[in-house]
Amino acid sequence: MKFSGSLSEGDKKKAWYELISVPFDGHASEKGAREGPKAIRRASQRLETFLWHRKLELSDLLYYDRGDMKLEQNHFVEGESIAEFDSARKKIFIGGDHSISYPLVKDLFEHGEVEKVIAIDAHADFRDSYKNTRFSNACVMRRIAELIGYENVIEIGVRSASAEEYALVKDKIRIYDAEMLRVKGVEGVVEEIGEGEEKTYLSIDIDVLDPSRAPGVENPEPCGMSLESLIPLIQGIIERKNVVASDVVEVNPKLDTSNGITSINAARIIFEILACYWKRDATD
Ligand SMILES: [Mn+2]
Repeated sequence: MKFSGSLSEGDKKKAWYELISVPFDGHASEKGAREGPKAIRRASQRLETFLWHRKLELSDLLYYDRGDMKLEQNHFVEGESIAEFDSARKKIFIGGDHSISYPLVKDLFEHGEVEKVIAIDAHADFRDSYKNTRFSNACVMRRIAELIGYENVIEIGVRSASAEEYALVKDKIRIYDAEMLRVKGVEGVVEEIGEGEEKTYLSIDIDVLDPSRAPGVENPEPCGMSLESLIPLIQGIIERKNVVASDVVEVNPKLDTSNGITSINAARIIFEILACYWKRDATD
């Protein structure tokens, strides 16, 4: 099953955007995120592809769901590299646990396709090591910052970290935490982040949403965002920044409620990213 509105195999050359799933949960403590892409594709079929608030029919947009990419621990299996994909096509990766973002960013960064990373996440993910691995989802932003430079990382929506992580990130990373989002509002935070043409990777951990909106996650964190705030945040970032790739990670269908609300919301976020890409590119 392809993501709703995807071009067919025969028309894939027309695509401006690519969806690529990475069904990997090798670094998660609570397994199940490997089933995320399948559940999100299924959920996408339950939503109207006509985006009411934009009066936009998504299936008129040119995107292709190319299916799974295989990961082994912290690297792609032989022969799999995003660099071999068409770099002119903006990408959306569907996780998988958050650890997938590191090899994805690494591959793109090493090919000059990414300069900055913005993470929207309840967690800082800045541990040096977790459960005997440095490539855990709890370490992913630390590895990315070490690779691309701490000054090139922005985190939004954070409301959880260890004391050690906080001591490390408080002066080294631009963080707009959950409290700042509440005080300044999404519009205020988006204004402060500002504009920029650097190639940017936008990583969206679904657990930034409140657990009532996204219960199907490994590490639910109370006092999270609403989808009604997350969507304008994504819109504001993609309007102002040159987002060339994004991911939506940490949907764990095994922990979700029976109505699959976490997958539904993830599919809705992917719809929005596609619409934001389109708005930017079709009016450029
Ligand atoms: Mn998280």
